[in-house]
Amino acid sequence: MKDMVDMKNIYEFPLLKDFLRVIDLIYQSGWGENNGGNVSVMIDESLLLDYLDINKVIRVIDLSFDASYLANKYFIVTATSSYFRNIKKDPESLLGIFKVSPNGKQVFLLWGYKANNLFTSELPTHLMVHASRLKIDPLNRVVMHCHPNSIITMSHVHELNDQSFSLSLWRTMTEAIVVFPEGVGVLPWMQSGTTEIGIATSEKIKNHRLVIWAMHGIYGVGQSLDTVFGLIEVAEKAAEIYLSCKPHEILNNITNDQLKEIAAFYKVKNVRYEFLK
Ligand code: 2HA
Ligand code: ZN
Repeated sequence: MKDMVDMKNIYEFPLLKDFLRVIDLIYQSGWGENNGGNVSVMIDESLLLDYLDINKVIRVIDLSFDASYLANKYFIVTATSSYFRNIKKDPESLLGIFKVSPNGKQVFLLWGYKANNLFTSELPTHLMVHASRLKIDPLNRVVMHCHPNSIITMSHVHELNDQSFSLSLWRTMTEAIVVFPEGVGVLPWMQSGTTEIGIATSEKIKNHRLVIWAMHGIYGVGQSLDTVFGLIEVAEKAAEIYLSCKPHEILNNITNDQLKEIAAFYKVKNVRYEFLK
């Protein structure tokens, strides 16, 4: 354990700084209106030790679901009803850093959620998605949920099917298949904040780093905040182009053969070639 005098200021913690930067980017992009959106990052203990006394638990919070698959893991997570536009003004109220208890029934709060605040209502989905994705990619750290306009709009006018939704996004611009070669997973409208949507999302996220919640928003996962933001940014731009083209007579589109050509040229891994049959 570190002596308190050796402890660095938590606001110098690079991950916290990056978190605040990306939350602001989400807000500036218009994807985190009002209290929309929530983000969680799993923190390696070794990174945290210089900034927090991990033995000083400030509150024990019960969970309504079993998180034993993430026992003893540390997370930084946005608070419930946190307005993304306000987080940088008051991180200690609107963010929390906690450790999942050894039995997975509680979390041990180490910093944040001031004034008896609480983690996001989407915590069941976040933790289930972390657990699911870690089995595919042990370096996965980030789960990001937000409300990008064109993705939501597209979910109103496009059939909700992984293959056809992915193809429609890929056909809009060369970059799309390079950035998300595994395509996107699409869920029909479901009630958010529930264990059911958490289970459904954690299933879809095994095959895709992006899962669209129809008429709601998107979940993205990856190793860093920047890569996940970038993934969502490209999907959102592709959706925007899809929607701009839709009212017009479409004369040109990227064909299946051209999508294969792009994948070969950039030596893209994990392409869902069965979507191109
Ligand atoms: O309230 O985005 O899904 C935050 C949300 C719920
Ligand atoms: Zn949402």
